[in-house]
Parts: sequence; structure tokens; C-alpha cells
Amino acid sequence: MSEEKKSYLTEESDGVLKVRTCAWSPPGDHPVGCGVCLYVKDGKVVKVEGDPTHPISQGRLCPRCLALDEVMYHPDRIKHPMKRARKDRGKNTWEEITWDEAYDILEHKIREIWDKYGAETIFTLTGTGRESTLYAPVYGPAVMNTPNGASTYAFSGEACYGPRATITNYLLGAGYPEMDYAQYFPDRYDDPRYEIPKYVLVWGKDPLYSSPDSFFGHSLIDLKKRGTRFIVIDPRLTWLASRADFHLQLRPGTDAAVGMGLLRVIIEEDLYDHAFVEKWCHGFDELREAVKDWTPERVQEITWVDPEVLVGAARAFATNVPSSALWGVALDQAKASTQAGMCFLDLLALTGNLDRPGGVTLGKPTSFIGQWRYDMMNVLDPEMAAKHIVDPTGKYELFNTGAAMGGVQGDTLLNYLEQKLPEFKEVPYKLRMCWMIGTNPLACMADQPQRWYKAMLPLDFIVANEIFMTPTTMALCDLVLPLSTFAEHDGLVTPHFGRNQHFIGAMNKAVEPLDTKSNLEILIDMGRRMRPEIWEKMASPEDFFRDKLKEVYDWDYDELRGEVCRQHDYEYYKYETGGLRDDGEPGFQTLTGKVELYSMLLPVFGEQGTPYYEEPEYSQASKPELAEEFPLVYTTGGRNISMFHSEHRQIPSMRAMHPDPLATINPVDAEKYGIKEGDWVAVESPLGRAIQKASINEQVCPNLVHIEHAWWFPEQDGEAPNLYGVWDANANNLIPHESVGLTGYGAPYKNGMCKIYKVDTPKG
Ligand SMILES: Nc1nc2c(c(=O)[nH]1)N[C@H]1C(S)=C(S)[C@@H](COP(=O)(O)OP(=O)(O)OC[C@H]3O[C@@H](n4cnc5c(=O)[nH]c(N)nc54)[C@H](O)[C@@H]3O)O[C@H]1N2
Ligand SMILES: Nc1nc2c(c(=O)[nH]1)N[C@H]1C(S)=C(S)[C@@H](COP(=O)(O)OP(=O)(O)OC[C@H]3O[C@@H](n4cnc5c(=O)[nH]c(N)nc54)[C@H](O)[C@@H]3O)O[C@H]1N2
Ligand SMILES: [Mo]
Repeated sequence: MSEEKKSYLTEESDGVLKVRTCAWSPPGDHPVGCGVCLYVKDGKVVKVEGDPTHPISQGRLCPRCLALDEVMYHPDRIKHPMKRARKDRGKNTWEEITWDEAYDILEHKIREIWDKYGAETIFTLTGTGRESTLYAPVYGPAVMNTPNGASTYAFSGEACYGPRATITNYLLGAGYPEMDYAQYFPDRYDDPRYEIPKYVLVWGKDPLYSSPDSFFGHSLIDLKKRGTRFIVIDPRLTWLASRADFHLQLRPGTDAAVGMGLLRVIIEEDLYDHAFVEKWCHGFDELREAVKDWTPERVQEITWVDPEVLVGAARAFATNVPSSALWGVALDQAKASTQAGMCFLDLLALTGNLDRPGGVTLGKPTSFIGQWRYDMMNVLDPEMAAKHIVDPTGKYELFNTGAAMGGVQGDTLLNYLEQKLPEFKEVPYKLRMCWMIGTNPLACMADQPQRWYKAMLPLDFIVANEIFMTPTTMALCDLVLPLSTFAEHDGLVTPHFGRNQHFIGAMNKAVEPLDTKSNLEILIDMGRRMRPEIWEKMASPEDFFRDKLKEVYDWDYDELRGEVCRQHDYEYYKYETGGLRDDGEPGFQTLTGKVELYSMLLPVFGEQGTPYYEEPEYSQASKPELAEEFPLVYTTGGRNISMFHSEHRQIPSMRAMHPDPLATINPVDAEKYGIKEGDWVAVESPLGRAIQKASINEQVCPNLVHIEHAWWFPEQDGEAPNLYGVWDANANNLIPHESVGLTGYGAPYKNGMCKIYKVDTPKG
């Protein structure tokens, strides 16, 4: 072992070995890559601490990482491959098997399906940005030869990240814009190139709890200590909102109207950056026209936002340069995700805050895995590729340029499985097999989860890579492959999947993995069995990391392991120097070479080129006939610190922090509907209901209810029909499928109409 390789290991006293590494799921985490010190004794992790030498997280860790050992050594963790007879789906008749047997079963099944029905009858499902997200898109094409793999989700409207990353492609032609928190600089905020943002606009994001999408939430506290002020657009009075100069407390789902109101103030009061707009923006006049009627009073009528707060926020943001902004998943989780996203980007462009110190950083996509993954997804022959399932009506046609990468759109997939649309009544082929890689759709990702359950049950064969049995594996799987945690295998962390990648982190294996494997090991093993011609050159994850780091960055893998985290350098104002375009010319990588305030491409897909407002499909305004029965508005899924989506419900210390699913209700509504703190309450939409425990406070305003997402109860009976209580508290019972934006993007996970009433038990 070389010296560099060893430098992430330190011998402590009492035979304890300290291993420095970067965190990533499994278990539960995004590619934030926080620095972690794992203390190992007798081959077991005995203590977890934050790594103070990590330039981004600087020793701070969320409780989920601190509870890593509780996950690793949990009695319910899946420790060996498990099989069950197809007829026993929903029953707890699992049988432990060896990896060889599991791989034999899988190989046999895939070959049988290839022969009998064709490879196109296999699909994959994946989930949010866990480590599996890097590799899952390759499983379909490069292992099973199916066009219905790539990035396919049981997700209505691809309602996370895809809408944001894609609208950025269209308007800026750049990678995901991230708040500049000096993340590219080793000495961070003290780097002379950096400026502290005067304001940060936090829009539909609660980063102290979610730290999402590679962004490290604590940096907002760092910045606040250095004088940054906040503008928050959020229906809830979050911790950040309570400390903001301006809190735009909007009705969920009306973000585009708020955005156009902000833009109008900035344009009409002539507060925009003329030099930037004239030189670098296309379509200013069209944008001015699109927002001209959005007076603060009209905005208030639709969105509930106080006109004074709206105008004050617009002025503060525009007149204090540099200012930065963060956008959260709330913008994706509405039918109008595209329009809201346009407003977000337009605000940054009009105020000259793109790619400048203290504004937002823009990346030109670069990832150690990008080209390889692209190549591996393009291994289908044209005849097979042509069998890819697309929506025949064109209704959910993706206008995607590579953000979510050629999977089957979630609503289309459900319709296809159900043979639902007139066009799908006679499908060219029936789907037969599914491989789930990092998702628990029945508990978390899928709207109307009972529809998914019924649609998936007839499949011939279902397999999942998992850490614990979940409602989905219990309900549907025939084979489960157990995963190793990030402490048990080597890996690389790549923030924003290369779209604004400030560093690469080494996940350094600390202990042996028992009888579990990583997503990449499973991929390579099965790839070599099924399509050896594609995989012959790729023998092990280590070779792969070594090759790719050398090829893409000319980095040495052992050196990176020793450093644990290596930052990239950053250059501002790349639109002036040519760093944003493939041809090296100044400008943006768009059709016009400028920021497209009027998008040239959106109209090609039947969308408007500038933002507009569309009322959510389920609201008192758009369904007045239901308004009396469903008088309240709900939002869902605000993150809490001790749970990552449907994970951690069985981890004792995490569950103790948050034992029950909570419905937050304003005291006025609680009084009106006779609900007391701690009562079980049903929150019901025209589509279904969820039962959660009432938490009565002013985090929500009157008429608004917030419910949590992804609840199931590992302590309950796992067998069907109960399936760990997955139907009881499930926020997604309320949420419609196919209520999607014109482009196939955006779905109302975070807005709808409801009523509330007290029930006697958590089962109703
Ligand atoms: N601890 C933890 N961290 C996580 C996750 C987790 O489950 N647990 N999930 C990860 C994932 S996949 C994601 S996508 C991110 C998401 O993380 P964030 O982007 O921070 O999203 P949320 O916490 O869902 O919601 C953010 C805020 O949006 C507000 N909101 C609700 N409806 C609306 C609306 O219509 N408009 C506006 N403007 N705001 C609204 C909510 O009140 C909430 O405060 O978190 C990631 N990080
Ligand atoms: N109502 C409502 N619903 C929502 C949301 C909301 O705000 N409101 N948020 C939505 C959002 S933004 C998202 S991204 C989705 C997330 O939805 P999913 O990504 O499907 O998340 P989970 O349901 O937690 O399923 C992930 C499963 O993968 C397992 N796992 C963990 N790490 C790994 C890994 O590295 N590899 C593999 N193979 N498996 C792993 C976990 O044990 C877990 O069972 O949920 C969405 N659902
Ligand atoms: Mo997400």
C-alpha cells in the first residue's frame, strides 16, 4: 500500500483504527460527501465523527451519519441475498441464499425473458441521488439489453431535479446553478476571489434540514455570521424564514405567479443590470411583456403573498449585488415547475448574479463517470432502441437534453403498465420484469401508490437491491440483493453528478462488507455474466475508479483516497472567457449564445418561451365544485433531519427524534375542526387520505396543512395487506398522477386541496 493510500488511516490507542472517508448513501444521503471519521475496532465501526479537515463540511455532520453504526448492525438489516416464490409475494417466506444462487436465478430469469418475450419487456426503476443513481441507468441497457432502463422512476412528472436541471439547460445551457458558498476554494470564504452575498433568496428549499443536492446547508449559517441576509419563499414559517428580512408566505403551487411579480417590480422600477441584459440576454422585451400584468395586488390575490413583502424583496434582491439564490424541490413539485424555474433563472440573470463571486456558480458538466455512462447507455442496437416506451399522445414528451437521460417518463410508464390510455389498450408488448435499484416507490416516490402496486403485481419477476425489507420489497419482490453501506465498500462521490461539481470525494472502505455488495459490484458481476462483450475490460470497481480518474482528470486514485476530498478550481465570468461553451467562444451554450429570457426551444415542445401562470389542477379555484368539501390547502414532504425519505424508520435513535408522522395544522383550523395536539387526524383529498398525528402551531398559516411523506412502520406486520402500514400515513394517497406540466415535467407533490378530521386510531 502506498503512503498516500495509507494517509486516510490512523492508528489510535487500544487497537482502534481511524478511517477518513466521504459519506454517501447507502444509507440515506445525497452526494453531499460530508467528511466522516469512522473509528474501527475488531472489524466493526464503533464510533462516527465529523472530519474537521474536510473543506466543505468542516467537521459538522447530521444525525443520520452519526447513527451509521446503528444502521450497519441493525438486526433487521438484510445480510444475505433473499429469495421467495412468486406466489408468495406479500408473505414473509423469505429464504436466505448465496450470491451465486442469487445471480444464477437472476441470469436464468433474464435469459428466459429475453427468449420468450424480448429484452424490451424488462424495465428498471430507480430513486433519488443515492450512490445507485450513478450506476442504475447502466443496468437496463448494458446488462439486460433493454431500452426501458436508463433513468426510469416511478415518479410523476420526474418531479425532482430533472425539471430544474433541464430548464437550466434550456435557458442557460449550463450545469445546475448553485449558490456560491466558496465551495470551490480550499480556504473557502477567506479566498480573495470570493465575495459574501448580501442576500440569499431561499426559494422552496429548507437546506438546514435537507442539505440537498450536494449543497451543504450549514453554509447558510456560516454566511449569516458574515452578514448575509435572507429572503425566503416558502408557505411554512421555517427556521430560516423566521430569520429572514422577507418571508413570502405563498399558497403552495403558485410560485410562477410570485416569480413574475418579483420580475415585474425589477423591470418596471428599472432595477435590472442593463449592461448584463444588453450584452448577454435574449428576449428581454418578451419577458417584460409576459410579466407586465403581474402587479403586487394581482400576485396577492392568487398567491396570498403580502404586496409590501413582495416589492421589498424584489428591491432588496436587485439592489444588493452580489446576491445569491437557492432553489429547492418545491419548484419541481408543481405542475408549473418549468415556469417557476424560468422565473428563478430570469431573476438571477436580470440582476447580473450569474457566475460572479457571491452569486451563483455555473458548471460545464464534467464527471468521472459521464462519458462512460453515456457510452454504456448507448449499447443497444437501433432495432432494440426503437422499442423504447414513449407516450403516444406526446402529452408527456420530454424535452430533455440529457439531465434525466432517456428513461421512460413516470406517468407514461404507469399508463403503459395499466394499459390505460386509449393508445395503450393494445400495447405492442407487455412488461414482464423489473429491477429496482434504490427506490421504495410504494412508500415514497409514487403518487397514487395503490395504482403502482396493482400495476406491478402481474409482472413475472421483480428484483431489488436493498438494505432493509421495505413495503415495496415485501409487496412485490421475488429476489432481494443486500447492499453494503458506504463504510463497507470503496467508491467516489460526485456532487451534482458533475453538473456543478466542486469536488470529488473518496469513499474509503473501513470494514469488510459481510455478505453484501455495492451497486457497482452487482452491476459489474451481472454485466460480465449477461453481456461479456461490453464488460470484458471492466474487472473491478477499483480498476474502474483508477482508469476514469486518470482518463478524465489525470488524477491518481491512491492520491485522492489519501486526500479524501479534492476540490476543483473555479473561474468566474466564464461567459466572457469562453468557458461555458463547447466551441470556447464567449457566451452561453444556447441557440442564441445568450441567456434565453425568451427560450427559443420551448415553443418547439408546445411550451411558451416565457413564464406564465397556470392554476394547480386541484385547487378551490380550479375545482370550485369541490371547494366546499375540501376547503383547505395542503403541502407535503418538508424534510426532517433524522430521516432520509423512507429510510431510518427502524433506526432507534432517529425514530426517537421523530416517532410519528406529523400533520401541521394552524391553531385556528384546529379549533374550527375540533382537533387537539397529538390527535390522529385524517387529511383527505379528492383522491385519498393519510392519517398523521396533529402538531398544532403557526408554522403553517390558517387554511394550510403540511403533512410528511414516506412514512411506513417497520415495527408493524410486514405481510400483505398491511405491508408495514404503508397505506395508512402515506402522503401520496392524496396526490394525482398525470397532473403534469406540458413538457412531462413537474407534478403536484407539494400542493392540493383537502379536508381534515379527527380519527380515533392511526388506522382510522
Ligand atoms: N434529511 C433529509 N434530507 C433530504 C431528504 C430527506 O428525505 N431527508 N431528501 C433529499 C431529496 S431527494 C431532496 S429533493 C431534497 C429536498 O429538499 P428541499 O429542496 O429543501 O425540499 P423540501 O424540504 O421538500 O421542501 C422545501 C421547502 O419548500 C416548502 N414548500 C412546500 N410547498 C411549496 C411551494 O409550493 N412553493 C414553495 N416555494 N415552497 C414550498 C416547504 O415548506 C419546505 O420548507 O432533500 C434531500 N435531503
Ligand atoms: N408526498 C411526497 N412524496 C415525495 C416527496 C415529497 O416531497 N412529498 N419527495 C419526492 C422526492 S424529491 C424524491 S427524490 C423521492 C425519493 O424516493 P426514493 O428515492 O424512491 O426514496 P425511498 O423511498 O427512500 O427509497 C430508496 C430505497 O433505496 C434504499 N437505498 C438506500 N441507499 C441505496 C443505495 O445506494 N442503493 C440502492 N440500490 N438502494 C439504496 C433505501 O433503503 C430505500 O428503501 O420521493 C418523492 N416523494
Ligand atoms: Mo428529491
